[in-house]
Amino acid sequence: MQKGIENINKFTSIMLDVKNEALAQIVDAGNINELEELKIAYLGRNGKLTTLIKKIKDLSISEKKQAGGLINEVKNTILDALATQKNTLKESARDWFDASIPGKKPTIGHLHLITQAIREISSTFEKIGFVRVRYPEVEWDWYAFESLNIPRDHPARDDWETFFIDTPPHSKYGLMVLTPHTSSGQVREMMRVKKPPIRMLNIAKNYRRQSDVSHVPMFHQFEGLVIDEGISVAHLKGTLDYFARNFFGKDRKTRLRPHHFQFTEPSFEVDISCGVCKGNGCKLCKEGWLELGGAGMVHPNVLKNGKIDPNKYTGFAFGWGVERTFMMKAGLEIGDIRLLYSPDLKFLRQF
Ligand code: FA5
Repeated sequence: MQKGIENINKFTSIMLDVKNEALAQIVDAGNINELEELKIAYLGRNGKLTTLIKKIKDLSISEKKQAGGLINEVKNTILDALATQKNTLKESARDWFDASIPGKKPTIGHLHLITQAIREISSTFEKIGFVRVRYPEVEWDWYAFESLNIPRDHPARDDWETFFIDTPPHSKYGLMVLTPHTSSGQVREMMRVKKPPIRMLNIAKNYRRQSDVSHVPMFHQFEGLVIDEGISVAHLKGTLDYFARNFFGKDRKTRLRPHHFQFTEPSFEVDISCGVCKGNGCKLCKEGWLELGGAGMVHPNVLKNGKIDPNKYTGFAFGWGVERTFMMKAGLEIGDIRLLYSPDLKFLRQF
């Protein structure tokens, strides 16, 4: 601001500078507060325009008249600009905030269907006293095969079926493998508990060199192991029927067919009555039964490997695939089991 204004020309020039500066700042103001501050900076008691107006006393009478007209014009222009900018800011504020528009719901995902199945299987068995345990995903050959009575030349111990880890073998436990089944937790559980009773539920990831429409290289199994004095096939059958009724539905039952596993004797294949035809036979099941998985009475050699006396204790075990059990429950007839692990949201959102 000039100290004094010698004549009307000088006054007019300063006035126009102040006006242009004010208009530029008003147009740039981003919110109502900034506009209020600009109003005070130009038109307030010590504002730039007010201070300038006070200087017209230095002008002659005729110049004062001329200056008065200019002052009014500049003041009104600034006030108009302030009002226009205020409206513009209010308009744009309304553009992005309209309280009447319904909010956008964030997309909420859900647990993977296999995680849901694992939770349901766990809680079904926990209700009858099974305790969920976890054992290593990368396991010694001894726990996965040798301790389970599986001979060295068994096809499961071939690297066409099992993933072996490329490390030097341990003198007792042999090579390391990616767990091929949850049965590798059986002897570990016997050693952990030491003295029966045992009611184990081991649910874990398993790995096998298999990939086709009914096999995935990584899948889940749930394994039950019960050991105590006097445990018989009747307890196994009762447990399987309980699971069938509670997991699949009240009217479902199981049947045992003779089978062979190295680590159980006798061994069985477990079937469940078909939910579609109620056991009468249909396109899905053919004869009224669907295959669930393996089971049997724990082999005495396995009990010995777990440091449990086979003359005092007996036990049963069963081990089934979570993926196939889930597909049976949901009545899912998917042509390819690998779809369960694909990132296809159209499929996954259905569950
Ligand atoms: C076993 O793995 C035995 N350990 C089961 C067992 C436990 C028997 C305790 C007796 C006592 P098997 O290889 O049949 O058995 O596999 C059991 C189930 O795992 C199959 O019925 C199937 O549901 C599932 N399964 C096996 N391999 C795959 C795979 N590659 N992909 C998906 N599911 C599989």
